[in-house]
Amino acid sequence: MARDPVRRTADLIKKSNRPILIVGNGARGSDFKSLKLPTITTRLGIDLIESDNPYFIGRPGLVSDRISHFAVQTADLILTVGARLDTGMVGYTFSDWGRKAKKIVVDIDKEELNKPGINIDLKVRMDAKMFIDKLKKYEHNKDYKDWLSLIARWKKKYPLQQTGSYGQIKKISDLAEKEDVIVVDTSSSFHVVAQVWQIKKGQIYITTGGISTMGYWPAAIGASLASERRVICITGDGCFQMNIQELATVVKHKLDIKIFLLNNSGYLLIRNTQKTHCGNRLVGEGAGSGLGFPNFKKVAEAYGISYSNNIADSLKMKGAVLCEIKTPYWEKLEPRITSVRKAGGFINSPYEDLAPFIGEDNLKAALSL
Ligand SMILES: Cc1ncc(C[n+]2csc(CCOP(=O)(O)OP(=O)(O)O)c2C)c(N)n1
Repeated sequence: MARDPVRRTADLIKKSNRPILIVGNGARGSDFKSLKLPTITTRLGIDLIESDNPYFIGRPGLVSDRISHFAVQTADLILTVGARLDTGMVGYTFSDWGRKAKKIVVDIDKEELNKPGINIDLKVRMDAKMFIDKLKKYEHNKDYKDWLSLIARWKKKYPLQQTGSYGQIKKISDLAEKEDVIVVDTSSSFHVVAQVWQIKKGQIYITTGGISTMGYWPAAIGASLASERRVICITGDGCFQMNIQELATVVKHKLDIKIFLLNNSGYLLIRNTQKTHCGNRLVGEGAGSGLGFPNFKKVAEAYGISYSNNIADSLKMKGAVLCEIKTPYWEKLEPRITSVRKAGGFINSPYEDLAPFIGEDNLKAALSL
């Protein structure tokens, strides 16, 4: 086998029938699309590829789309470029991640390549752009038709849920323009928007990444000032409260920011964890367990920002708008990697087996090629 890691990668791509390219924020600015490989993006790389690109597979994560997990577990080659393969991406049983695949990881940071985690067959310490530029000179002449059509069949068989916050985010995504910048806070917004959002070519997507800090939404202010484009900001009632004072900045600078506030009367993610893992003992998740929230319409009036409950109207209104959208008090964010109670403890379910479980037979049927 060739010693040059780029050449070795090219050889492995040539031999592969079910390759996956994973791109993260580190691959930004590289010409990875010219490799024509079925592609997965990380949470910080969501806008790297438009959703209607025929090579786009999906966005795996703790809350996910099921299809990209199937793809990872059936791929014969996974090439990761500029992505740190965090727990959200590889799950809790990471030694089993991509179990049938040769795994190549390209990263400029040697510590990232050597950290504990997945089993890597080939580590390449190189600048992502340089790596891709070298790699694209080796043509593979394959269209991966069978592999892509299998992925398309999975997508058809296992669509995302359409109701609750999923339906509302889909409405915003459908109405968004290709010039919009999308800024997404943490919690349900972080997960549901990542699951549902259809990236149109040209859109910029900014979210809170690994730290997942509540109150990230004022990043919309920086995004608006820097881009001078319309900003669609999606946040939750809890996250919004963390930096509510920044409404004054939005108003003062007359910024074109449409803030969509998903109001599920408290902390949905905390509520769900308390239900599934703490015997339904609810503490500090909503009005009934000690959490207080203001009237957001009155908050909007106090700051002098337009207020609406209608997504389409808000997007048509001039300037800054606070659009409050009611979403269910109880809502499951799924499909998700989960743990199941067994022998007095919790056992992580395999990476491909997401809740709601589809059953062994369906799983076998989906994954046996
Ligand atoms: C600064 C900060 N404090 C606490 C948390 C832990 N946490 C994660 S999600 C969440 C609730 C967020 O509530 P909300 O914005 O209403 O979103 P929802 O869960 O209802 O979708 C909390 C408390 C955090 N991520 N960041």
